[in-house]
Amino acid sequence: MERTFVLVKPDGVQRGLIGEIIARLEGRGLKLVAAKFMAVSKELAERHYAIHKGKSFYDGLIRYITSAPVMAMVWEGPNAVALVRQTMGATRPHEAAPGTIRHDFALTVGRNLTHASDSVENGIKEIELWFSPGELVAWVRASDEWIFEDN
Ligand code: IDP
Ligand code: MG
Repeated sequence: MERTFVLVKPDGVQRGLIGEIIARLEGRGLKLVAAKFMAVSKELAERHYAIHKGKSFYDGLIRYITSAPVMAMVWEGPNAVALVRQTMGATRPHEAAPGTIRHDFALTVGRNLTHASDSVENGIKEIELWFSPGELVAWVRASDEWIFEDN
């Protein structure tokens, strides 16, 4: 089953939106397999956002993501990567579709509340970066067959 890595960033934590964001992913039918509330070191932030190194917003992005705790999570489901990106909405909140988290709760790209993996491969890498294997919980959800089935 496909997995994706999700962060409620410091602005989401400070604004009391952890529950709202989890509720949207849970409500959609995705299954939580790992979660931890944590401070982010500069080193972890730099590894997570290595792809953006050198861009104009990079230094501010590292300051932002290390400025307060985050809620780091792994969610699972068919097409989890695309589903979660869709629920988060476009990176720039003024381009995010109504009903998405970034549309409904954010105004600027610099405070856009969440991170979600943008591909299955990056999801695997990010999960490995943020979680140890023992922190991922394999479990059977009673409702799985009512949500995950295709037929
Ligand atoms: P994503 O979070 O939707 O995948 P990315 O392009 O990967 O978007 O950018 C990572 C994060 O960097 C964004 O979520 C946002 O917080 C920040 N960011 C991206 N572009 C800008 C910008 O132009 N100004 C300020 N921050 C930016
Ligand atoms: Mg990205």
